[in-house]
Amino acid sequence: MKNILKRVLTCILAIGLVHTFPFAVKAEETGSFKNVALGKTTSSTGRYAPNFDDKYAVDGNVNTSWASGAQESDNKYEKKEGENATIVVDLEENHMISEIYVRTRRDMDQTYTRRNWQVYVSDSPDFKNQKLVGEKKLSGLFKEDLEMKFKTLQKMRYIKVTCSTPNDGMVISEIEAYGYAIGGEETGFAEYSDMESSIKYYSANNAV
Ligand SMILES: [Ca+2]
Repeated sequence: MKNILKRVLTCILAIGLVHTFPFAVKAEETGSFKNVALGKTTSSTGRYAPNFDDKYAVDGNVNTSWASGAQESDNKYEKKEGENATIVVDLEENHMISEIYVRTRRDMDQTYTRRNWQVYVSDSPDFKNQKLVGEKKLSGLFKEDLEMKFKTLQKMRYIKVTCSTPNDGMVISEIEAYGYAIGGEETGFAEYSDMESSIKYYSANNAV
């Protein structure tokens, strides 16, 4: 009988809590923003093979990847000598972004494909006006990702992930950006002034 009474009281208390704090949490904190990079336009310095095309970095599947370099017969997509491997995601209009994730390869533990990454954002495809928002210097652990969380929402349209060491290969399974579209002109936004102070830089802490 005591147990039943206890359960009833627990239920009443639980219902009370739900009613007291139903929607107090802000959208940013609930992670309710959508991944706006999903299925967007991508470009890159080259792909290793057709099944490692840059489109696989935004297909929502961590088991598929973009890989730089080239193994294709016509070398059409081959990265030039000394060129830094790079992939760009065009969000196709301006967005307010709260978080960006750049995910490493999941199917193979290749340390040399997940180091010296730098992430820039811009309002124009030429990245004339760009800001560094995060970097991953060390390879770190297998399946460890680069995560950037902004203290305030940041305006951007283009996201670029590049390898700071020329001739190093990159494999990225997924680039995710959480936020919402605000539309507007392609250029005209240069409001990154608070980014350095509001951003958290993540670097893998296990040297390989
Ligand atoms: Ca993928």
